[in-house]
Amino acid sequence: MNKYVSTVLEELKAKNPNQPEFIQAATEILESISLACDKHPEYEKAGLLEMLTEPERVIMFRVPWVDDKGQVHVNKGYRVQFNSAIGPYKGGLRFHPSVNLSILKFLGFEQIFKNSLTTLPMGGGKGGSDFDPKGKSDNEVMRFCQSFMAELYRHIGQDTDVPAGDIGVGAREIGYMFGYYKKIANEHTAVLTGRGLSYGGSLARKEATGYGLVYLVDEMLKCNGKSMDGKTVVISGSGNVAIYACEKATSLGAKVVALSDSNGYIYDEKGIDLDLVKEIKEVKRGRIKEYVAVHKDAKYTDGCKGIWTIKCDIALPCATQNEIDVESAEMLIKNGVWCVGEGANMPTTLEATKKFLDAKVLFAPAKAANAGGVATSGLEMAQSSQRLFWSFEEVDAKLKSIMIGIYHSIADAAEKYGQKGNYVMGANLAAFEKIADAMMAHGVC
Ligand code: NDP
Ligand code: 2IT
Repeated sequence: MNKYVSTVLEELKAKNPNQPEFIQAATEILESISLACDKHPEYEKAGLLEMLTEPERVIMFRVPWVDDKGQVHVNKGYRVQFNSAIGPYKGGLRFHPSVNLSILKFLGFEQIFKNSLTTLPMGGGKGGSDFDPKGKSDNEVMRFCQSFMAELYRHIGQDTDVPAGDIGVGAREIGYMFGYYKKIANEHTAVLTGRGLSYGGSLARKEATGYGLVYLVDEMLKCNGKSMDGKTVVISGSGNVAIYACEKATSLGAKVVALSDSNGYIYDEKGIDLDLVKEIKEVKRGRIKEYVAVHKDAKYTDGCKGIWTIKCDIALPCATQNEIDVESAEMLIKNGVWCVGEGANMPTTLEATKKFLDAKVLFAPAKAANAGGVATSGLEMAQSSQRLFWSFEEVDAKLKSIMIGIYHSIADAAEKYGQKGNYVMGANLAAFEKIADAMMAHGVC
C-alpha cells in the first residue's frame, strides 16, 4: 500500500478506536485509492486524505419527546456533515436502536463516494437517531420527528444539507419532519427529499434504490455475457430497497424466492407474491412471517442469517451492514452464487467481500449499486429548483441511464488501474478522482 495512505489509515484507527464500522468503510476505500495516490504525490503535501477522513462537522443533540402515556423519553440525534466538496451535504436519516456515531460516520463517508458516482452535484452526509419507530403510534412518531427537526432545522437547508430517508425513515417520517421544518423555518423548499408527491416529491423516488440496483446489476450481467432472465434471486430485507429490487428483478424475468426482516426469512419456491408483501410491510407495518399465513406452501424460518443458505444465482443483500459474513459468503459460493449486488450499505464484511472477489463472483458494491436512491433525490432537487415535475417515465429513464453510466465508470476505472472486473476498487477509484479534484481546487479548508 502507498506509504501516505497507510500512515493516514493507521492514524485514523488510533484516533477513532471505538468506531469499527467507520474504520471498516475507511479501510476498504483507502486501500482502493492507494493506486491513485501513487500517481499523485501532491495529495500528501495538501493533507488531502487527512481532510477527507475527518467530517467537516458533526452535530449531536438530544431529542426529548413524550409518549402516549405522558412518559418523557430522550433519544440521541445526529447529523454528520462529512464532505461538501462536490455539492451540499446529502444523505439519509436512519432511525434504528443500533444507530451510533460509528455507524453514521461509515454511512456518511460512503455517501461522499456514492454521490460522486451519481455525477450529480451532491456532497456526503448522514444522520439519524437511536429512536425505534417500531411499535410506536403515529402520534408518538410525529412528536419524535418534530422534536428531532426542532434542532436539526438550523443546520440544514436546500443549498446546505438535504437529508432524506434510510432505515426506519420513510414517507411518514419525512412528512412529519418536512411539516415541522416548514412551520419553523417559514419556507417550503427542497430541504428534504423523498417528499410526498403532493408537496414536492418526485415520482419514482420510492422505487429508485431497488430499481436502480437491478438496472446496474443487469448492465453488469449483460457486459459479462449473462442476464437476469430465469435466474433464482435471494433478497434480504423487506423494506423500501428490498421490495422494489424484487419488483424490478421479477419484471426482468428473474424468480425471487426469499425475503427477510430482522426476525426471520420466508422462502417461496414459486416466487414471491409481492402484492402481499407490500400489503404486509407498507400498509400494515407487519412482519414478514405473516406471509406464510396466506401462502401455506411457503416456509418461514426464525433468524435472518439463514437466508444465505438458500441456493441461488444472484444474491441482493438489502437489509443492513455486515449481514453477509465469511460463513454466509462461503455458503453462498458453495451453493453456486455467481452474482452479488449490494442494495444495503456495506452489507458484506471486508473478509466476505474478499471471498466473493477471489471466487470471481460478479460483485456490485453498494456505493455504486444502491446509488439510484440518492441519484433520484438529486433529480427531486432539480425538479424543485425548476418548479416542475417530470413524469414517472422521465425520472425512471434518467435513473436507468445514471445507473448504466455508473456501471461503465466503475468498470472503466477498474480497468484503467489494472484491476479489471474488480468493481469494488473501480467504484472507489472512480469516485475518488472527482472528490480529490474538487478538494485540491478548494485548497486547505
Ligand atoms: P427499511 O427501513 O425500509 O427496511 C429495512 C429492512 O432491513 C427491514 O426489512 C428490516 O427489518 C431490515 N433490517 C434493518 N436492520 C436490520 C438488522 N439490524 N438486522 C436484520 N435486518 C434488518 O430501510 P431501507 O430499505 O430504506 O434500507 C435498507 C438498506 O438500504 C440500508 O442499508 C440502507 O442504508 C440502504 N439504502 C437505502 C436507500 C433508500 O433510499 N432507502 C438508499 C441506499 C441505500 P425489520 O423491519 O425487522 O427491522
Ligand atoms: O444511503 C443512501 O444513499 C440513502 N439512504 C438515500 C440518501 C438520499 O439522500 O436520498
